[in-house]
Amino acid sequence: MFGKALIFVIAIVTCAKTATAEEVTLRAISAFAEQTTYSRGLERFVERVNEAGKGIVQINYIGGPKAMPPFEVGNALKNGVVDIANTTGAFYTNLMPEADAWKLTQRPMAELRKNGGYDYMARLYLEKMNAILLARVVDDNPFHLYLNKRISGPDLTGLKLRITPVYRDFFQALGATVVQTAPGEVYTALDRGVVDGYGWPITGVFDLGWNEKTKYRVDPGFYSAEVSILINKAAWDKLNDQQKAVLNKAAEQGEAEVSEFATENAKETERQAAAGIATIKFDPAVAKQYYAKAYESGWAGEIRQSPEHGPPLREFFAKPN
Ligand code: 173
Repeated sequence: MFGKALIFVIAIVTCAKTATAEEVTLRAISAFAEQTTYSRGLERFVERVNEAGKGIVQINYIGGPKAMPPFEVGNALKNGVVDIANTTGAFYTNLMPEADAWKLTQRPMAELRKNGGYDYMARLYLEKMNAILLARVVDDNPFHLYLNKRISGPDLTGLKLRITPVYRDFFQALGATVVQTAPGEVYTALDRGVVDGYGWPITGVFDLGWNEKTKYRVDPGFYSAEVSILINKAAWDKLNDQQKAVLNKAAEQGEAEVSEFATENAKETERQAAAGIATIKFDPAVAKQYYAKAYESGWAGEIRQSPEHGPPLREFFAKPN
């Protein structure tokens, strides 16, 4: 009687052991603050993986910039300090200048995954980042210039603007002086009058309270914001097919969800107006020039930083006009 019970207990313990031995836990970090617009894609991804991957693969979400400075995230991923990263190309141009070219895509990821553009970038991710881009979870989400001083045309001479590499070439081409900061420093920079404005997408202005310190948004928007979920190559190679399938499925779902940005963009535009952020609109002809200059200066910057890969990327990413 006793013997049978003992065997039963041993059997349970052994089973539990094999189950946990198979389950892998990956560490994930975000370059954006937890529970804000640009961490949402990763947070949904983590929920999905942890639900579907019970006993198979789990993600331990360490957090955002409180855990690691945003511009360090690319390096941490490359070196395997973390396994999964949620970040944008502009934040790791020191390692891979080409990553910032995602902002210039004028075709959906579904098309780039077929036309060779994704594959071209995938080779660079392997070489330069020791990583795989699992999903682009932000797209169809334009950037804007936000200001506290009125302008009557696209001349930014005399203005000091907060930037990341996303906006550098464009804002400088329009005459601005620029200063790079992480998102977490924008509020203080505005509050102290260190900057007259900043670049940021149409969504997320309210996340860190910048609406309180923002008078104007300049239209039109330009480019397409990119935030992606990356995985370290060595961490990926250690996974079995079942574990990879859980991650791939969650990645596919996440990339498909970028379609939600159309509604989000419209909602946030209204919310900004309701919060008293006035719109500065240029005449149609001037707006057209402004928009064209964004792409012209953006591509010129990419090609200057990567003379080898910039031109082929432009072929894959840009829409012929
Ligand atoms: O302005 C930024 O910090 C930036 O480059 C960015 C990129 C993608 C999404 C949000 C912000």
